[in-house]
Amino acid sequence: FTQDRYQVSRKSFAAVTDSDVSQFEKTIGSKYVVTDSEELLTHNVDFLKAVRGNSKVVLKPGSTEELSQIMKYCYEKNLAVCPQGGNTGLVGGSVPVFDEIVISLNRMNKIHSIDEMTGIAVADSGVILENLEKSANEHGLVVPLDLGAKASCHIGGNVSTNAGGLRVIRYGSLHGSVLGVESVLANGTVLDLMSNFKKDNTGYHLKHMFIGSEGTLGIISKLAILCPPAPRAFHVAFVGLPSFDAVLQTYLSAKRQLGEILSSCEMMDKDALAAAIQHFGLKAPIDDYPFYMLLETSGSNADHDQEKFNSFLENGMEAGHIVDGTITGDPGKMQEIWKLRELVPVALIEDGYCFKYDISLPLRQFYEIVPVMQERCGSLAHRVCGYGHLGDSNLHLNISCSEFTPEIYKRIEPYVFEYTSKLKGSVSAEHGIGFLKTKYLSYTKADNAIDMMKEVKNLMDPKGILNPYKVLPLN
Ligand code: FAD
Ligand code: 2HG
Ligand code: ZN
Repeated sequence: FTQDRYQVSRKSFAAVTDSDVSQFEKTIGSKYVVTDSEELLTHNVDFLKAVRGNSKVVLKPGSTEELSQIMKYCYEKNLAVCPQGGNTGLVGGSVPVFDEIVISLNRMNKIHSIDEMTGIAVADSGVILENLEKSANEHGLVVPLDLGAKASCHIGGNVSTNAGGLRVIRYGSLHGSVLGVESVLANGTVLDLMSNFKKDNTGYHLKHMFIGSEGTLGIISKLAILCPPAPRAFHVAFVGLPSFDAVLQTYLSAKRQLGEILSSCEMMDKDALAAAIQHFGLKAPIDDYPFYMLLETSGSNADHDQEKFNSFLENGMEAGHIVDGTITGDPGKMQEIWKLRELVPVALIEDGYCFKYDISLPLRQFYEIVPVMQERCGSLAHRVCGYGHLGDSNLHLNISCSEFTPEIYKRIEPYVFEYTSKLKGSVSAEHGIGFLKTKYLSYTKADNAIDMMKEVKNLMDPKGILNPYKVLPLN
């Protein structure tokens, strides 16, 4: 657990009293005010087990109205809160740092409407992504977002972190897909920014303040998201490549030859794949190569798509960029291939301890940092590997070892961030800043931009009760 490493002091918020708990019980019902220590623990510890808070109470409101009443009360009493979705975030933003009240959105899980004609889905923030996807599918649509944590993460958590994932190359970021949000502000005010339209240029685009602000400016209670039509045909290819240069060439060809049907363009190196295979007993569909790519197409005509995909692969093989590969349109086989990629982040945690970096780097220098870090970490690391959303210039650099030691930590940080900053990259491509990265925000954001972020925070949450110690630098 990392709080010590961050040397953070508790701010002067009030501590929860018995009378506060009674008030919460009156507002939302005692069943939904959790004080049982075992259940509290699951809300106090994050997915990576890197941050552990000490909250004494978890509140589970069932409606916007209840959420608003809770916030109004907390604001008056100066009680700090930590909004929590599926608690799958990877930067320690979803758990309290000290004794902040956890506000779990679990019960706010209603899908209000999905309109086949317009593609608009309106849902409460606590709807699990996979459930929204299933409902969208029933209406001939897909959610324009997919990620490995889909079985647990909430759509509201996704919007609050501006999650990227596996379909950004096709559908763009949530800033484009989210049409509107309803948010409960620090003082309990309900801000209605819902909209049914892509086009709405009536002044400041306030909804964007809530997309990616990680629960520091308001709590998203409801949202409207534009879902594209479900493609009729999917194909997935898993290919082996001899060098990173071949990976880049293959990316370029995929954009040129598969353009409109390309829906994922992921890469991983041999050590990343080896982790998934070792820990989950998976079987690689092809022999060993230094690099692998997973490409997915989705379109409206299976025959056309397959023909295109086949000729793209043949061209890649003729050019010597692709050495080996397999392609399938069979749903079961596609799922098996996707597992090879989606289980990598979890597999690396199974190594013991895993340092995770989620960085944007210029495409040409995308992979250079991996060998550099292999050299720097030497035998202190078990695996230093790179994988991620190549099509979005988003590298996941993961360094695993048997356990955390200050020695390896010092070899890695702040070096990784300095390196990223020199290349004008981003120290957080898609996971956010949360608690773990506040120290590194300045490696990507200019001082005056951070000052403006602080001003926005002060304006919207003058007492600083919404997810304190997160996103903005601590000092
Ligand atoms: P939480 O983890 O509960 O919260 C995340 C942040 O949002 C916290 O700061 C929290 O306070 C805030 N928050 C949550 N709900 C609300 C709300 N309703 N209103 C205001 N604030 C709120 N991320 C990617 O971008 N791309 C990936 O490909 C990806 N893959 C992943 C794979 C795995 C296996 C795992 C474990 C995580 C992955 N993630 C990925 C991390 C990703 O950020 C989250 O999974 C997801 O977006 C967080 O949703 P959540 O509901 O779990 O939110
Ligand atoms: C992914 O793309 C996630 O698999 C997780 O963003 C990345 O754990 C990681 O480093
Ligand atoms: Zn990712």
